[in-house]
Amino acid sequence: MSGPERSAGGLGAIAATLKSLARTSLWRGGQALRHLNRDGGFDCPGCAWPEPRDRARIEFCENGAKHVAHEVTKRRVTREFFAAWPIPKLLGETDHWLERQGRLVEPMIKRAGFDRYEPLSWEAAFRRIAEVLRKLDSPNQAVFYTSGRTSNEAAFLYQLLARQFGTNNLPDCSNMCHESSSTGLSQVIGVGKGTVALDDFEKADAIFIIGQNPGTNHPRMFTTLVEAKRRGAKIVSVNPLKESALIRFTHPQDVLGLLGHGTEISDLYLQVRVGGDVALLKGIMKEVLTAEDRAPGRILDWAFIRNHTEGLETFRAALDRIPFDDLVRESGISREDMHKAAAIYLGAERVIACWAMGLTQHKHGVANVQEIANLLLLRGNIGKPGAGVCPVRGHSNVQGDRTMGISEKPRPEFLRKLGAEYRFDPPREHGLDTVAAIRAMHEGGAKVFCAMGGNFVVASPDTAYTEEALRRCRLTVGVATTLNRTHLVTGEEAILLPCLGRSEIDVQKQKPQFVTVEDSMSIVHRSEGRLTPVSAELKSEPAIVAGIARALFGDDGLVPWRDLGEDYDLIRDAIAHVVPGFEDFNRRVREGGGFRLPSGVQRREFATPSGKASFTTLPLPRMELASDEFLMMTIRSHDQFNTTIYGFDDRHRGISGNRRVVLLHPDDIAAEGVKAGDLVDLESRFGPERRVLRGFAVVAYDVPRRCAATYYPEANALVPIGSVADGCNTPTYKSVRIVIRRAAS
Ligand SMILES: Nc1nc2c(c(=O)[nH]1)N[C@H]1C(S)=C(S)[C@@H](COP(=O)(O)OP(=O)(O)OC[C@H]3O[C@@H](n4cnc5c(=O)[nH]c(N)nc54)[C@H](O)[C@@H]3O)O[C@H]1N2
Ligand SMILES: Nc1nc2c(c(=O)[nH]1)N[C@H]1C(S)=C(S)[C@@H](COP(=O)(O)OP(=O)(O)OC[C@H]3O[C@@H](n4cnc5c(=O)[nH]c(N)nc54)[C@H](O)[C@@H]3O)O[C@H]1N2
Ligand SMILES: [Mo]
Repeated sequence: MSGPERSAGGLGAIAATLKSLARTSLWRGGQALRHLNRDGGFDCPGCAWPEPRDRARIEFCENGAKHVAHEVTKRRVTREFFAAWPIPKLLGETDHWLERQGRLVEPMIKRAGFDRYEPLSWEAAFRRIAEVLRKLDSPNQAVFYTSGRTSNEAAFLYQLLARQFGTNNLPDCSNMCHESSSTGLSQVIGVGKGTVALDDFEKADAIFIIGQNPGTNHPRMFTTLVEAKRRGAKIVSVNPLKESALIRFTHPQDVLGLLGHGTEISDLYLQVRVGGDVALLKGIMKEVLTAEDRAPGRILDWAFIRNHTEGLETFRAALDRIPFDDLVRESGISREDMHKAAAIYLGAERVIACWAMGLTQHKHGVANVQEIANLLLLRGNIGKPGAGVCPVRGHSNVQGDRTMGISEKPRPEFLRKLGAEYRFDPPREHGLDTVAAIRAMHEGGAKVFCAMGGNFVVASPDTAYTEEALRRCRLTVGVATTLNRTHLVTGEEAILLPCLGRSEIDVQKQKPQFVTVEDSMSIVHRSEGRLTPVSAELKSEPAIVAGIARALFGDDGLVPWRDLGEDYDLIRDAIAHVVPGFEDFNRRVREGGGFRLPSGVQRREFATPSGKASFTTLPLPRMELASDEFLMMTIRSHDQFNTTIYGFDDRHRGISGNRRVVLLHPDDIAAEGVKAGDLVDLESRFGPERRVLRGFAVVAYDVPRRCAATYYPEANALVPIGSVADGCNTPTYKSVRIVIRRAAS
C-alpha cells in the first residue's frame, strides 16, 4: 500500500492504458481505440459523460480503454469450455476469473436436471423461451431486466416485447443507480434528468461535485473541469474520502507539457460524514439565508422565486428551526466550512451541481437530491445558461434506456402512444423494480427472469437472498457478451444468448446497421461498431429481441418483428412516433454529432402540476449509530467496471493487491484493538437481521470517524434487501450499518 496519489491521471494513466491493451491483441485493441467516440465510430461503453463537439480531439480515457479491451479480447468461451466446466465448478472461481475467460460465442442451454451448459441453435433457444413464457399463469410472472449498455433501438424493442406480452415488469440497473435522482428531480422540476449541457460548464462560475469520484468513474469529465478551473471557476468537492483526482489532476494528454504538476481542482474540499449531505446542504443554505437576512432582497433571486417556484416560505421556516449545532454534528463539517461553501456559492452568478452514487444510494437519497435542488433554486440556478443540476449517469446508455420506455412505472402518455403505434393495449398496472423483482422471484410470484446485459446477482444487494431468488425461477435467460456469475446462478433451466458488443460490426441483410445512445446531457447520437465480431454466430441485441418475439407472437401479429430486427431505421421510425423529442429521428441522427432532446426546463417551463419548481421541506435525518457501529459505503476501485473486475490496482487510492479490504480511520482502528493489515469480519445490522462476511484486511485511510468503506461488489452480501431509499427502493449500498470483529482464526 503506497498511500493516495498526489496527482491523479498523468503518466500512470498512460501506462495503465498500454497495459490493458497489451492484454488483448494489440492490433485489435488499437483498431478499437481508433474508432472510440469518433464520428462514424462507436460510443465508449464506459460512462455516460458526453463527447465534446469537436470530435477531432482524441476522446477516451484510461478506463474507457480498459472497457474496450475487455470487449475486444480474443479469448472465447466455447462449447468445449462449457463441456469441461460443470456449473458447480465454475461457481468456485472468482468473478475476475470468470470475466477473463473471454467472449461468449454461441447460444447455450442448461436443461432441467443437468449441471452443464450445452450448445443449441438460435431458433431452438428462441422457441424454448417462448414455450416457457407461454406456459406462465400470468405475464406478470416474467421479469425483463435491462443493464444500461443496451442501445436505444434494442431497449425500445425489449420494452415492446415485454408490453406486448402483457407486463410492465421492466426493472433496470437504474433502480440501483440514479433512481433517487429521477424520483427527486421529477417531483421538483417535473423531469428526472439533468438540465445542463457541456457548454454550460464553459459558463459556470462554480461547480459543486458531491458524492462522485470522477477521476475513476468519469475521467473525461476532467477535460471539462480543468478548462473550467483555468477560466477561474471555483470547484467545491463534497466526499468522505479525499479522492486524489478531485484534489489535483494531470490530464494524460497534457503530460508532456506539464509533467508532474497538474491542475489543482478543488478550491474547497468538505470531508462530510457518510450520509451527512442533507445536514451539510442545510448548513450551507442556512448561511445563504443568513446573508439574505443581512441584505434583504439582494441575495436570493426573488424574481425567479416569485415567478417560477413555490414552497419557499415553508422551507425557510423549517430550516430556521434547525439549530446549526445539529447540522454540524450530523454532517461532520464545521460551521466555518459551511460558511466557506456558502461564500463560494454566493460569489457565483452561475452554479452547477454534479453528483453520482455518493448521494443516491442512501436511505435519504431522494432527500439528498432535493436539497441540492433547494440550494440551486435559492439563486435561480436552474434553467439559465451556466447553471443547473447534473446527475452524472453511470452506464453509457442508462438514460436512453429510460427514455425508450425501460421502466416499471411507464408514463400513461407513453403507453397511449405505444398502443396507438401498434394497435394494442399495453398493460397499465405498474411492474416490479429491481428489489421488488428479487422479492417476487424469492416468494414464487415471478418465475422467468430475462436479462438484457448486466450481472444481476452480483450487482444486487443481499447476495445470498438474490441467489436463492434466481434459483427458484423456472427459467433464467441472459443476453450477454462475457460470462459472469449471474449465468451460473440459474433457474431450473437457463439459456445464454451471446450478443455483439459496441465495438463490433452489425450487419443485417447485407446492410451495416448503427444504433444510438443518449448521454448524461440528453444528447442522442450514433454508435457504429467497426471490428469484425469475435464469432460469426453472434447476434445483435435488437435481432435477439426480435427473435424471441417472433417465436412468441409469430410474424402475422401486431408488430412487424422480422422487419424491425433487420432494419434499425424502422425501429427509429417507430421511436419517432412514440417518444417525444425524436421527430424525424433517422434524418437528424445522421447529421453531425446528433441532437439534444428538448427540455422545457431550459426555458424555465417546469412540467410539475403547478408549472413551478418546488422547494422541498425535508426533516433532518439522524444517523444514530450504536457505540460499536460504523456506517459503511461500498465504492468502486480504479480497476473495475461495476461487477467486472479488471485487476487489483486502485491506483489513485494507493490500495493494491487485495479487494477484500475495509477502510477505517486510524483512531477507529486503534479503538477496535486491531492493526492495519489485520483480518476482520464484518457484520451488518438491519433491525434484528445479521449478515456476515469474513476476512477483510484493515486499511488505515483518511475517512471520517465511524465511517467505513469496502469495495462493490465484494461487500454486497452485507446490504440487506429490505434497506432501501425512502420513496424509490434504491438499495442503500452506501449506508450499511456494520460492526467489526477480529477474525476468528
Ligand atoms: N471506470 C469505471 N467507470 C464507471 C463505473 C465503473 O465501475 N468503473 N461505473 C459506472 C456506473 S454504473 C456508475 S453509476 C458511475 C458511478 O460513479 P461514482 O458515483 O463516482 O462511483 P462510486 O465509486 O460508487 O462512488 C462515488 C463516491 O461517493 C462517495 N460517497 C460515498 N458515500 C457518500 C456520502 O454519503 N456522501 C458523499 N458526499 N459522498 C459519498 C465515495 O467516497 C466515492 O468517492 O460510474 C460509471 N463509470
Ligand atoms: N454494493 C454496491 N452495489 C452496486 C453499486 C454500488 O455502488 N455498490 N452500484 C449499482 C449500480 S450504480 C449499477 S448501475 C449496477 C450495475 O449492474 P449491472 O448493469 O447489472 O452490472 P454490470 O457489472 O455493469 O454488468 C456487466 C455485464 O454486462 C455484460 N455486458 C457487457 N457489455 C454488454 C453488451 O454490450 N451487451 C450485453 N447484452 N451485455 C453486456 C457482460 O456480460 C458483463 O458481465 O450495480 C449496482 N450495484
Ligand atoms: Mo450505475
